[in-house]
Amino acid sequence: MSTIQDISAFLQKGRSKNVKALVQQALDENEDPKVILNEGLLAGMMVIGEKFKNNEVFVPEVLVAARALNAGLTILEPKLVEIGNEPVGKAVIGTVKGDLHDIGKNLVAMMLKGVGFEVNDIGVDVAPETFIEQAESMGADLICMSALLTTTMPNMEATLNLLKEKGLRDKYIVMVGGAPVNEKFAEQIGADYYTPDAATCAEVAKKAVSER
Ligand code: B1M
Repeated sequence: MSTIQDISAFLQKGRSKNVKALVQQALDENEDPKVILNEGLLAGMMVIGEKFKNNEVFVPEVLVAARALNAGLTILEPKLVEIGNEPVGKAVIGTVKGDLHDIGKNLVAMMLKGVGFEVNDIGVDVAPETFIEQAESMGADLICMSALLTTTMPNMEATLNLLKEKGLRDKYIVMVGGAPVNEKFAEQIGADYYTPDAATCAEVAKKAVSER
């Protein structure tokens, strides 16, 4: 197997140390950083995303793979910046105000990174104003909101209303998700997309940004 294939394989096993060492090795072998990213790290994460969607792997496997992806990125990022690798888009993501659940949100953030987005994860208990301030300051394409409590779902609508009030609604693609959220609710509050899981969110996000 080539170093690039090894990166993908070790990432899928969640072996951060190996991934880090292999990314360094690939750079030392003068491999193109974009190839290391796309055919090594992101290809590995896509496999995990697909398996997660099909219930072939579960949350712990995804989290360790995501950790390995991040480990590889710490080595690769300076090189990507040097050569000016453009992200496919920029996304702000957080769990809405009043809600402290972050496991699903973290998975979505990882999958978005996995398909090439620059992601600003602004954490949990995020107020509508903060979503908007952060989206404005990073020049985001996407605002992604997660909610796990029926009591905090209305805070998604509050963010959309504030966007409208500020005349910024059309500037962003707004995506919502989380266990109690569904298509009907997303439609009711005027979000652009509801997706049921992290891998689908990343796929839909990439398509939505490319079609803009
Ligand atoms: Co909480 N909790 N919890 N909890 N908790 C739930 C959500 C609950 C369903 C449990 C239950 O009663 N059966 C219930 C909510 C009931 C409701 O509102 N209908 C509940 C409750 C009531 C509470 C507290 C109020 C309990 C209390 O204190 N009395 C409290 C609230 C605290 C707060 O937020 N203010 C609370 C606290 C906690 C813990 C801190 C203990 C812990 C959170 C730890 C953490 O996140 N760091 C916790 C946990 C772990 C859960 C359960 C057990 C698991 C949630 C989880 O991480 N799932 C949960 C029960 C359950 O869901 N079975 C429960 C795994 C995760 C991968 O799935 O987040 O759904 P999920 O993400 C999925 C999709 O939804 C989607 O992608 C992921 C998969 O790919 N997705 C998106 C998520 N965000 C997306 C965004 C997108 C697209 C897809 O687009 C932007």
